Amino acid sequence: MKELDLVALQEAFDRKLKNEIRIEPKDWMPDAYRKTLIRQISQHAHSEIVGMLPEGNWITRAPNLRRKAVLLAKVQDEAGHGQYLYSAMETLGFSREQSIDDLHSGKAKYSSIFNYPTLTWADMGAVGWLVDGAAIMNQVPLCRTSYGPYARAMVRVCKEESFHQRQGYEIMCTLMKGTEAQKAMAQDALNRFWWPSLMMFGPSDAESTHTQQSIDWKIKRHTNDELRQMFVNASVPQAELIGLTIPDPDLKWNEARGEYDFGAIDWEEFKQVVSGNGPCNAERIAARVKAKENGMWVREAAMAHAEKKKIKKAS
Ligand code: FAQ
Repeated sequence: MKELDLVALQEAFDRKLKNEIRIEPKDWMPDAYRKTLIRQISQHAHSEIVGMLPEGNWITRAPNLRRKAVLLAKVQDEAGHGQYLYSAMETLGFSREQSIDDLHSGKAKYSSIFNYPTLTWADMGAVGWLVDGAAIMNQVPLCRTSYGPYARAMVRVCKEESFHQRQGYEIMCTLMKGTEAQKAMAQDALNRFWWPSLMMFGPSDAESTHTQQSIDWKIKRHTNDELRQMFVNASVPQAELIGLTIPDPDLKWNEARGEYDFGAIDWEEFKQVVSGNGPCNAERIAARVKAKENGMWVREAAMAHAEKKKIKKAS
């Protein structure tokens, strides 16, 4: 391509961003913008799919039929989110198969939060309340992200995440109205999930490699630290309302800032989990690889059926 054409294309792209016009799959876009989106959307899709495992672990052990039906619906929603996101990623010219292979080989990341075990029923409350709560805080602004297919996928995802957050909080509310043992179980789940939930927002702004460029491209609308602070501000009153204690001795309301100050995050733990050494990393990837192998016959049968139909149509 001539240099002059490239300059014009870049100018048209910049103009769209400036005027809040979405970038669509057939539009010209800088290669680095495309690569950033493929990285973020595929990581997001993998997170939804791997994220089914910690809760899937409790479907057969839900305490009653209503809880089981709700949890089952929630986990199925996460599968749907993964599908929309893989489809959005494919519009950027990257194949779903390659992306899944990258997850299985350890080349692609997924959210750190899903490498923690779900030990008790209260963890279903903590995951819905905090993990989906953090996901909403991060994803509502993504409904305004600059890439059209990603932004549109986020609209439905956020509506569903909203229901997920409420069902989790409702589990916590119910436990906190229960016996001393149930209250202790809810508090223990909060103790284990609080700090990993704060880590979901990614490294601090000072350490984040991609934030500034992603904000310039209007992929991200807020920094990691801004979203983390918004999450803390929203979650603390919810905990207090039902008698839960946030496991952070440094947490206090800062009158001057009009926000909560909170303690230091253990970034060494985050690094370990992201680099594959979390409590459940090996188990999670092994489960996904096994699912691919177990589903192979279905994909082969579907391909054979499509081939047969094509031959029949041609004859
Ligand atoms: N875990 O420079 P930044 C859900 C990586 S969905 C693992 O700040 P960026 C629903 C990052 O990739 C949850 N890795 O990066 C659900 C980068 O590595 P790279 C997922 C992390 O992209 C609920 C490096 O660190 N949500 O929960 C994490 O600008 C319940 C430097 O970081 C999304 O994916 C992490 N937590 O900002 C499902 C939302 N944080 O690629 C089931 C979309 C950072 O250079 C049950 N994604 N890294 O090797 C985003 O908004 C962004 O990608 C961030 C990271 C904010 C996650």
